[in-house]
Amino acid sequence: MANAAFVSTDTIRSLFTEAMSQMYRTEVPQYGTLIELVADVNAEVLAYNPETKTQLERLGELDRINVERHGAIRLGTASELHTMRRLFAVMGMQSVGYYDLSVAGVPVHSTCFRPIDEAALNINPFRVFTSLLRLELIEDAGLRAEAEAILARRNIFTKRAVDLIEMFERDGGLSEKDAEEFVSEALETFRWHGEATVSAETYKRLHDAHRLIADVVSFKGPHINHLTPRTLDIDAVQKRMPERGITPKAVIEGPPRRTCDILLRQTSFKALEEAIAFVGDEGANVGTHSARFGEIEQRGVALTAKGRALYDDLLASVRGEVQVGAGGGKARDYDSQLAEQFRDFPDSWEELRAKDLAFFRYSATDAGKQAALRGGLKAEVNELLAKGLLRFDPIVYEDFLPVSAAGIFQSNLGTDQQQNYATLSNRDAFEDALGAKVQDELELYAGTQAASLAAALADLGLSDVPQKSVA
Ligand code: OOG
Ligand code: NI
Repeated sequence: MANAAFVSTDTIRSLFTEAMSQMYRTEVPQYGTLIELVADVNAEVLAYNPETKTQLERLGELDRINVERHGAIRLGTASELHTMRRLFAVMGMQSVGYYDLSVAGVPVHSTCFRPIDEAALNINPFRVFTSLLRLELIEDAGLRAEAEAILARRNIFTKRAVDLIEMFERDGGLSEKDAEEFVSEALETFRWHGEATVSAETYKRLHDAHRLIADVVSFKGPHINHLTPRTLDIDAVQKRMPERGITPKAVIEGPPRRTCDILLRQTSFKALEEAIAFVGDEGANVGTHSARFGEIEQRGVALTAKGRALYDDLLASVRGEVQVGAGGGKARDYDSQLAEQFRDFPDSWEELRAKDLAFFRYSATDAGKQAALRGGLKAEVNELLAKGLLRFDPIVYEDFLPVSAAGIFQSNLGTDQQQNYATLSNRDAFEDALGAKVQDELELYAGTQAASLAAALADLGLSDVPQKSVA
């Protein structure tokens, strides 16, 4: 399959990420300001914390920090999702995780398209939170049928993009020239269009059913609605955003600030109220729509199922006690409750590992490799660690969090719009539309951990370690 004339999917993903970032900078100027602020803060963190820098370097993660982004799109039909999966495959991205947001009053279900193997992640971990509208959750049957008919008329992919996807699937790759053309054709799908495909009156009815429905149904394509850089200190960026004219949402989603970062912390800001030309007889049919926003994220260690259950419990107890209002009322109470509750979550790497709460990457140390030459080591993980012959480092969480995602959706749709849908999660329907199974993120992390341990033990001249001695 690997043909020398083909460029790698990693290269195509990097080209695409760069092109998308450039496009978004011109479309949403505040995004450019945010990128500069995040780059400044990241440079400061690395300058003042040499250990952080050394660790990122050792893990091969340093180079990815400043190219790291995630984006989000919202699709309208099963066939759009199906083709989107094929499009992302050209860039080495696969569907990981199923997120049901209907429980939070957002009528979509979603997945993350991202690279899955470690080498690809370290080159460029670009991910796209991709949602599919669930029209079956619209109560009004007439409006539902109308939305379906509107969506059925649009084609969000250029003909050439589809040709190039087919060429990739048939030949197993793309040449450099075809890859460049693919990137510019694929970009068209994510571009903003100021002209709606519906009248102002239809837009209003869709909007009244749910703002998100209007956003998905009224336009020519699934405009990228944000691109999120990764920061090494989200509290510093949040604090400094107003200095650069950006007003962030009241609270940071996810876990509190800790010594050992876990999962994902995120905060967003409203970016734009855009002028829209609606379809109408006369030219003066203009209005506005807010779709696009900015966001930053900080990533920590991936949690095991046990760690995740503890995280979900602690977070639910905080959210049960303090509800942050639309205007940010109670934000301080929320932050202090969050810090208080999360005291129950161990905050040292040793404890996180010993209690099987997080995933780690094992490696043989230099001392270990020396000792291996002399021979006679025992395959006892805890003992090897204690003797400094084996070491472990956190595996980065590469996915999203449904409660946080709902918070991001809500803050950009207007926090007042809380609606509850019957909580019928429908993963099967999602996978049918996708045309593939959604991969289980926990299995991916467990696989990375197990492979790193096997390789580390092999480096120490050991193999066949019993599974129970890992934790
Ligand atoms: C996606 C919101 C979720 C995140 O980072 O959790 C998200 C959307 O608004 O379409 O991007
Ligand atoms: Ni996001």
